[in-house]
Amino acid sequence: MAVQARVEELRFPMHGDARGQLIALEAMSDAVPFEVKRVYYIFDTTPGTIRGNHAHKDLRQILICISGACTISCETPDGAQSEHRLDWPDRALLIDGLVWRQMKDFSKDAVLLVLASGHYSEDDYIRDYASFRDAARIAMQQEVSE
Ligand code: T46
Repeated sequence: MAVQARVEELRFPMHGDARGQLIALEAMSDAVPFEVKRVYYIFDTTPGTIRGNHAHKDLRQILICISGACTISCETPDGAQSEHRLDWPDRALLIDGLVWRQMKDFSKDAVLLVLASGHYSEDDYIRDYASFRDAARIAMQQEVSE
């Protein structure tokens, strides 16, 4: 089994005209490469707060800051770290699988919309960083031995 972990910045096409902008997202398309089973959004965030601090075992998600701005920090199983500022509704981040993530630096008006490939399941979360590193090490070793 390959390590299922991917972080990719996406840019959605906008249908703009004199009236303003419109973005349309369809499941199982280039924009959203999975069936969307759940949608949730984070808003009214307390200033200075850091959310996330977990990884998922299998879940695929697309994060879009449809109002305001926030920053997403990611760490993949190989230890690579990245930061992604989402500050316009056409920018998004695909996070697939075993990726440790934090959401931070929310602007007061931030609304972070998330499209998810699965229903909510606490069993899919790894909420402890040491456990994430253990799972990452095992996944990396499996990849090398295949
Ligand atoms: C993720 C990042 C980007 C539910 O009951 N249903 C849901 O679908 C979700 C997402 C959460 N909850 C409950 C579970 C907790 O009692 O809402 C509470 C807050 O969830 P959590 O602390 O996990 O929220 P964040 O902002 O740290 O993380 C969320 C998602 O949980 C997570 O999957 O990748 O946003």
